Amino acid sequence: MIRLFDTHHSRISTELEGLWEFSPVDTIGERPIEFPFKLPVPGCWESHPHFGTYRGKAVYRRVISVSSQTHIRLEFKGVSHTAHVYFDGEFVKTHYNAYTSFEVIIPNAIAGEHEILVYVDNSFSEASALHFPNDYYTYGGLIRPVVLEEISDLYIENIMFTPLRQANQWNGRWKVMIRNISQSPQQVQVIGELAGIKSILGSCEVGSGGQAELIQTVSYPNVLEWSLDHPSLYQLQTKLITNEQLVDDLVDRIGFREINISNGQLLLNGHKLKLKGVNRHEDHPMVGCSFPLSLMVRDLDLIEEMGCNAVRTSHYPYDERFLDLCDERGIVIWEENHARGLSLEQMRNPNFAWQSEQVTREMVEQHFNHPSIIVWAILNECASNTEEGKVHYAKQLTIIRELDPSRPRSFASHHRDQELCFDLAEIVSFNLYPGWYTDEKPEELALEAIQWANKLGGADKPIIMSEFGADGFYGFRSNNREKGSEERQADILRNCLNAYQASTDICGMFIWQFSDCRVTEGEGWLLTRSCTRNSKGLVDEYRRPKLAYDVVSSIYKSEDKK
Ligand code: ADA
Repeated sequence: MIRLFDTHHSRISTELEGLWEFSPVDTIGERPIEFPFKLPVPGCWESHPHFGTYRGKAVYRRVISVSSQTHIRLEFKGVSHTAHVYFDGEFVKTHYNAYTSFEVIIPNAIAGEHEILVYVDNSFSEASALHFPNDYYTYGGLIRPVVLEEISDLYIENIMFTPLRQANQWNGRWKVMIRNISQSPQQVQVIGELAGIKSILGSCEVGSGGQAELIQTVSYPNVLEWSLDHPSLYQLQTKLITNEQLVDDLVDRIGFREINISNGQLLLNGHKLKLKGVNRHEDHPMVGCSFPLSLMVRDLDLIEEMGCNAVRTSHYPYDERFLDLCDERGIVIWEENHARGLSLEQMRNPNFAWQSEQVTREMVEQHFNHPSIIVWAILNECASNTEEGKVHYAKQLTIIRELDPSRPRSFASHHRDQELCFDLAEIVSFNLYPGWYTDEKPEELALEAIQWANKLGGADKPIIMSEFGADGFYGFRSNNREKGSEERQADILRNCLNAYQASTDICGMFIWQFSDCRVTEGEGWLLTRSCTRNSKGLVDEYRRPKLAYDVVSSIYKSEDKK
């Protein structure tokens, strides 16, 4: 399943789900003598007993066939972490980063069979500035769905829809990106259908091998708003018409909602919103990071059962199907680019800037239409306490602002009173672990954090406690309530939640974290992760609830969902 709805009614689109031939390789591009394995796609190679800890290179093979000559579009929703795609033996595209999708266009593929080879590399080196030994696991494989499509000379590359509430009337700003893969310029008319209203968004010429962008605002009276309690969704369809023929279409889903900031509070459609959230890694011992819909649903059921109304996609862009589920359930999302804890030294990697800016751009462009996403964020706990680091924060936050002026921006900082970047974002966010990494009292630390925000460029901005929590080893019960026991984890979370819920200056919180997760086996501080796992989950890795789960549930449910 690609999305929770069909994204095309006319474009021929097929998911290449199933078993692909597979072989480890030593070098990218080398053709193995044989493909001794068949691995499920989407999937992680770590789910196969031979590759549970494999870190290196491998190749997936799939043969497709097309009934007549056509242009082919392949979309890879996620390859971890670097993909090198070959079509009929020719290299066609590479892509870095596991958590955003990319497309491959093959013009004029002849009728018959064709071979797809995808070389995948999940090794760590200077070539990878964002995937490195860390407090989560970088898996290997075609971790998210692969789509095969047959497209015309002209096709819709993307549609970005911004709902605008003006004088109590909803409008919608369409931005349609069209690409022409033929060798001659083409005229095209663009139709937009939404909420029973069919609009001619405009006509334009698209140069040969080029692209065109069409922007149009349309009024939508009498639509229902998207809110946490009533998450009303609408399908929008974009059509391309050439010579009175339908040549392409693209369907997406949107919600009419507006997220604003006023007097240090978050407002959803003008109503104050307090985020009762949880951080979540896409990680599970049975599937690694390659979640089937059923396990996404199970996680969200447990998250909603806890009384949460928000999820932070720590620390990378999510699988779109999870975002679709949140759109449907009225769960709001803080989505962030891919980064966890880069030092200034790591940000000096020559690959950092382009890799980090690329995933930022891809995140916003690809997930733009999800009404559940209310905050775009970047660079969790990176070097925002340095002038050199601030240059990157400013660049990436500007990229987001230019792509999407409709959503507030943030980043999670652990630099306390050394933070230099609060002036760059609309929301100030703190990762603090009172009771676990420090013996501070959460109510006192919260007051200090508010002072840091006021002093360091965050005055009058909403404040979010983006991380707090404690390890609790599932099954370690103790009347001594020592650190690591489920009792102590529950105590620490109770104290934090009571302190943060009581503060009128704190507009939201995200507990670290929903479930225990696998981490990279490494040296230094990573050795503190017993069982090579981060055990701060409210449930363990098999989603078995710890004592803290019920404590959080009783507190989060004590207030209504808003
Ligand atoms: C940091 C980091 C998280 C996790 C957490 C912890 O705040 O952002 O990814 O590593 O610490 O468990 O210590």
